Amino acid sequence: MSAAATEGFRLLPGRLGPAAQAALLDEVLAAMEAAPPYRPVTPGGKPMSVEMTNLGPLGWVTDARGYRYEPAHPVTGAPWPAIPRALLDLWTELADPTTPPDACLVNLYRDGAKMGLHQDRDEADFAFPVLSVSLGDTAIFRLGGPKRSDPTASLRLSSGDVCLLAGPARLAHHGIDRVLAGSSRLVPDGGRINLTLRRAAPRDHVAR
Ligand code: MD6
Ligand code: FE
Repeated sequence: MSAAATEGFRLLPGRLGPAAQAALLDEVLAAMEAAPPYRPVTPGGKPMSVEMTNLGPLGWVTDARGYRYEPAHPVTGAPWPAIPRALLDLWTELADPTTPPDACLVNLYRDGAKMGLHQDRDEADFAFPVLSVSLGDTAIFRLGGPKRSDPTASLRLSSGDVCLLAGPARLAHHGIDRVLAGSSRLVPDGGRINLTLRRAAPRDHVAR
């Protein structure tokens, strides 16, 4: 891992215990009934292997028009469901004590899904961290540096783990090489759910 990526990267293994994981999963599964996961298409026209939905005033979307944040589900047209209280509290404790997150991307990995090396850079202010919570099957996470060509390291993200990209690591490249099918029994019908909390709008923006 490059020195730049190491500083500001935090992994909190098992930050959520089994009961907290189960309670959060219940809320996320209920939200996914209202806002069903769908397969987004990259600006280049490739369907992603990961299914996505969002929680909060804004949600990250991708299609032929590019990457951006939108207030409504692209398939149903409905506003995204609320971010669960437990996630808002985690953000307050670990990411920013005063400015709430306004977006939570939900990534659903079913058989064989992965996510290529990327930076999270569609947010207005990179001073805010991105905070991720993993539920279900263990993922092989790759973490590099601010340049795509920087050296990378491989880490495991297991159910209940929380990770933060903050400070110098905020713009580190990262991705999911693969998910270890059957490594957890948490998610019904198997797989992995990753929740990434972000502040997409500027600090002074009031969601309405
Ligand atoms: C995933 N995670 O774990 C994908 N982004 O499924 C991310 O892309 C990510 O884990 C920003 C910060 C932390 C992350
Ligand atoms: Fe990311």
